[in-house]
This record gives sequence, structure tokens and C-alpha cells, in this order.
Amino acid sequence: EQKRKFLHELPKCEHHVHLEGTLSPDLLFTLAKRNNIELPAHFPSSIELCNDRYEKFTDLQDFLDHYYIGMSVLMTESDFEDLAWDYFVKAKHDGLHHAETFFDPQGHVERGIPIETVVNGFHRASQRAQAELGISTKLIMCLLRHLPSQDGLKTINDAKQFYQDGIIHGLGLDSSEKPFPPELFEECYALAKKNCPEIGLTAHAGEEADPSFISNSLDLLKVTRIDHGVQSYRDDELLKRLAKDKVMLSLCPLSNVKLQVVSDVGELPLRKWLDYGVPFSINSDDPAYFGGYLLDNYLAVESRFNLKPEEWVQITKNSVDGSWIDAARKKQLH
Ligand code: ES4
Ligand code: ZN
Repeated sequence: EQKRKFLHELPKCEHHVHLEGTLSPDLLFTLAKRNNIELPAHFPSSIELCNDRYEKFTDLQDFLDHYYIGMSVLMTESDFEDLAWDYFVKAKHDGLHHAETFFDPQGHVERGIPIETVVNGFHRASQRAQAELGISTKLIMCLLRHLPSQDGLKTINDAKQFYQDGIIHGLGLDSSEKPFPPELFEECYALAKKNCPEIGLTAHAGEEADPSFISNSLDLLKVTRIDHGVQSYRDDELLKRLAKDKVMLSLCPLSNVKLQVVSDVGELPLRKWLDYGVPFSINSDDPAYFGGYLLDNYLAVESRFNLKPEEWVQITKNSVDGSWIDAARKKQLH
């Protein structure tokens, strides 16, 4: 219909998609077979049972327990390349122009996969997406906050050359939020900035945990963007700060419903963010797990908030401005 066409044609950017979260049950079982991976007995044993499981995540941790097993089927450089390439193709169909994609090297290195295998595979797919699909791309390495910060420091040093060669652009922080506050990773963020002064810094904050996780990420980690940030609506001073400093929230509406952050997309405080002038983008997070890719997330928001075309234009404009791209690329997207 009309609205779908309008949303499809907006020059969309995605800033919050975990490449491991684009692993469909279909590809998961294909790779498990090809790589001779035996999945644990409690893991769903078919595509249908996986899809059933995805309807019943109780919270972030329940999802993550499944997600880290799922990603264990990724072994070779071409596994990583194929995974990311399939995502770029799907996203291109959704009208994506620019993607800043997360990945979790520690989830692979701890299984004995060299970081080079992971990064080279994702980099090859990104290069192909730029050349063949016209999508500009940036890779954002995330640290797993449930692992010790010592592990994070080692990962940052192991990735140093990739940052200096411009192959990885950003640093993020993901996984179980509430027990692992941002202050644990101050040293990691400082080291990453020292190794690579042009780095983009972001962190998951305020998905489930309270607004202090957002302010502490800004103050201590020096991030310029917040992933999720849903809980910011509970702190007026914080909302003013986000608006004033143009800190973009990378929202993931369908993810928030699947992980029971809200019970419906319509519950998200979108009006509040618009009224305060807090910039945000709309994203898919782990689309293979949460029942929708980029355009589905746009459509879910439209179905609940009935935004004016001018409001949509402003949202996409903010999302271009919040991207880690140069002025020339921004101009092309505006
Ligand atoms: C994630 Cl939704 C979400 N939150 C935190 N960490 C994650 N890793 C993958 N998806
Ligand atoms: Zn996420």
C-alpha cells in the first residue's frame, strides 16, 4: 500500500543490527550440518521449533542464552561473509542506504575462532555491499559485558590493526545489561580511543536498566550515541541533555516487544522523544530472532503512531545526521 511505499522510499540508515542476530533458523541448521556442530539437547531441533521458541523470550537474558548457542554454528570466513551478505541483500530490498553493523568477536574467539576469520568475513561482505548494492557500511565491534573487562582490553588490542586500517570503525557494548553497568568498561573505552582517535563510540544502555546507565555511558565511556535508550523517558533532565547534545538513540521497536521491554510498540514513548527533540533512528537489532527486518520496524511504528510525512522525513534526516559518515555521504542521503 501507499504507506509502505512511502516508508520504503525514505533514505534509511540502520545503526543497530547485530550481524549474528541476522542468522535465520534455516541458515543456522544448514551451517550446523555443514560444520558438523552438535547443538545441545535442549536447543530447538528444527526450524519450526526455533520459530516457536522465538515467540516466547521472557527477557533479554532468556534471548541471549539461545543466541550464543545459535552463533556457535559460524566457523569459517565464508560463514561470516555469507551471513552478512544475506543481511545486506535483505536490507537492500527494505530500502536501506547505510548500515553500521555490530558483531561480537568474543563470542567466537572463546570457541577457538580467530578474530581475523570473523572480521575478514564480515569485511568482505561489507565491501561487496558497497560495490554491488551501493550500501555504505561501517563495522562496530561490541564487547560482551558479561565477560571481564580484562578480556575486553585484550580484544581491543587484538583488533587494533583493524581499527587503524579503517576496517573496524566503532566500539559498542552489548549482552546482559543489568548486572554489568557501564563503569566496568571505562578503561576499555579509553584504550580504544587511545588506539584509534577517530573511533565511533556507542553502548547499549537503558534497554532494561535504569536511566543512570545512559548518563554513565555518556559521562564515563564518552559515547556519542546510545543503543536502545528506552528508559531515558523516565528522566527529564536526561532527555534535555540528549536533545541538546544531539545524542541519537538507536531504537529497536520489534526487539523491545519480543524481549518484553514493552508489551506493544505503541507503548514506546515516541511522542516524548519527538517533543523533547531527542534524535532517534529505527532499527532491527536481531531481525532473524525478533520477527522483522528494517522496514517491518518502520511499519510497526507507523501502525501505532500514525506519524505525519514531515515527521518521518525529520526522523530519517536525524538518522542520517547521527550516522558515522562524512559530509559528502550525508549530502547524498539527504
Ligand atoms: C542484543 Cl537486544 C540486545 N541487547 C543486548 N545485547 C545484545 N546482543 C544481541 N542483541
Ligand atoms: Zn542490540
